[in-house]
Amino acid sequence: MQVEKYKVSELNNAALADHKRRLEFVKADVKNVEDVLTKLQAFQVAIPSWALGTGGTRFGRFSGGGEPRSLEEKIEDVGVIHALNQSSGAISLHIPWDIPQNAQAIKTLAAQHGLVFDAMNSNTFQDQADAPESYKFGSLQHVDKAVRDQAIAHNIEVIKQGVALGSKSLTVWLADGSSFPGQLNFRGAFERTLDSLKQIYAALPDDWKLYLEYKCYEPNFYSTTVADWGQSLLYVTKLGPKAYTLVDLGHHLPNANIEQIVSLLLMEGRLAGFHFNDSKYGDDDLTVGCINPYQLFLIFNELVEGMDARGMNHATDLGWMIDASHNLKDPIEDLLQSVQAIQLAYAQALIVDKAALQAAQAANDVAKAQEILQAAYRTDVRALVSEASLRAGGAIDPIGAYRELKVRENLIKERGAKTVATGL
Ligand code: LRH
Ligand code: MN
Repeated sequence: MQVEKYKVSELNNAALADHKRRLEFVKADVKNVEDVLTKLQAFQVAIPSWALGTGGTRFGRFSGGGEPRSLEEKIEDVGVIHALNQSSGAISLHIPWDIPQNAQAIKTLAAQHGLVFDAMNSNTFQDQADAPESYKFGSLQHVDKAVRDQAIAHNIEVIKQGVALGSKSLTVWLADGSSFPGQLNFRGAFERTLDSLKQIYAALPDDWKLYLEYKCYEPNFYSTTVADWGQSLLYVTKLGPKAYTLVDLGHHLPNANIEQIVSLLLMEGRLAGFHFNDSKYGDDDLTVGCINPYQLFLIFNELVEGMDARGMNHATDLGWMIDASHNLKDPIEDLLQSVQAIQLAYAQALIVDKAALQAAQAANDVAKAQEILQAAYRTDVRALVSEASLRAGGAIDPIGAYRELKVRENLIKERGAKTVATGL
């Protein structure tokens, strides 16, 4: 299904007067409006190819219908998202869930939807039917060299597929670890994993990056071999300058101060970027900003401060990706909400009065510092995000437009109600 530009314009015309009123209202409070709008327009969030269908849990899966049956249809669905918000101009593939049969054709199709390929994701957490070795007891950490070699070869193959698509980075997330005390020698697991990662790192093209994603638990429930930011930073520091630590918001122990982790990884020049989602308990992979939007704002506040301190380009110098799974919501609607939540947090961080905050911090004026931060967080910047979308040819209200245009109904007509997408 293609979203016609004229239909988006029609919807925008109907919403324009109300939008202009809201925009004028927020402009009164925001000194750097044009800078914020320029940065919002440049800011693109990559959509995960594995989150365009209905996920499930071990207790059940409830399909929503019209799910993409192929990589081509997944690219179409990301094209719909990007046509509506003009802020999702990239797709992140997971191999082997989305192996491109003809890379050039896939690249051309993506370009027709205004999409490029962000980080490639390898998968050594599931056994493939025809694979000689099993990852039951891990992959890059495995005590058997044959298993490690199979996992290394897979990652190198994923890099090759990414090069053909124009991607510039590989994300490695390892389920490796142990579920019982005594099962694993931690030092041995670290050394074998590091040696394996070195062989993958050596296969990276010069202009590529390796993103090492950490996670505190699941599917192993006693130890994880890349469990937290400290362990990931240890690996990437030992690997070399093309290796970075990727922060998935759902991969932390309860009450972890993620914004502080982000600040320090950025300070070290080792922050890869993000898998954005939200969670209340574990790796729940919920809609971004649906549980803890203030934490998301605080993370972007550290990002803007830290990136400006290093003279980084906000739009291109870090990996901005969503990693979510949808059990109850329409996947496309959920992703539209997630991108919007990220844009709102970014816009709020851009309007923080940084000079006043630094002065308050220098004066240990704790209450004043909080007032400055929350003044930005409590500013309704939705009209700025809408204006950025409008100026880029998108919808003032992408989620409203998605419903008005009956996209899901059309997809169900086109694809059927029982189709199942590959992925989580
Ligand atoms: C692991 C993870 C990782 C992906 C997978 C789909 O929990 O966050 O990023 O490979 O989800
Ligand atoms: Mn992730």
